[in-house]
Amino acid sequence: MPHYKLTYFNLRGRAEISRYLFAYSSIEYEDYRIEQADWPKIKPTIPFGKIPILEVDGVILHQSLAIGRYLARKTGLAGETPLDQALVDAIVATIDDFMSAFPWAEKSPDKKQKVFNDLLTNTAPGLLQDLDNFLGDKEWLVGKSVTWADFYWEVCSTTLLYLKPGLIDDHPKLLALKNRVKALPAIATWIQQRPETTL
Ligand SMILES: N[C@@H](CCC(=O)N[C@@H](CS)C(=O)NCC(=O)O)C(=O)O
Repeated sequence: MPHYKLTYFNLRGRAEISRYLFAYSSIEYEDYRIEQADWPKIKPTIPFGKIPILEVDGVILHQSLAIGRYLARKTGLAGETPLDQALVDAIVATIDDFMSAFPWAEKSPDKKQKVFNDLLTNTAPGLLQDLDNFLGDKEWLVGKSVTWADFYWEVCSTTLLYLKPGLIDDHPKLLALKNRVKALPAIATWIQQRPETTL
């Protein structure tokens, strides 16, 4: 088994999907969390200057979704057939498009709040309805078993619910899916033992 080192801030953020994949697959890794204050010093030492990164026996992977897809492929969570895999990727990208629209690093609190409110009030309902329609009466988003798309939904919806409690109340099927992921024993254990952070 390669030596895995995942580097990110002490946040769930863009690293949490990989932590779920490691937890579910019982793969050991180093969950290396850097202090925000140390970041300016570390940034220039990292190819492309952004985190998360995953070191795999010293090879540095960047981009959270490339890392997630790599781990999902290794662990059988990428989708069963090529078509399922494409659907899984599409759902992950759809959720990620929305999460990436939030101006997380905006310095002006007023501007930040305005865009956050707009996204949560005006954009989120359409996305949630689309996801709800896509899920329908299925147990998992794609195929007959859990994939990293289900994990990504759980991870991102946790952040969305922190930003706007009640956001998903009108979507019991999406809430049930979230709860199914949280109830997977390895995920439940990880959620219980992970460092508590707001984001
Ligand atoms: N699309 C990239 C985004 C990476 C990114 O923007 N990371 C942020 C933290 S979530 C970062 O490194 N911020 C510090 C900086 O840009 O200096 C991914 O998914 O990994």
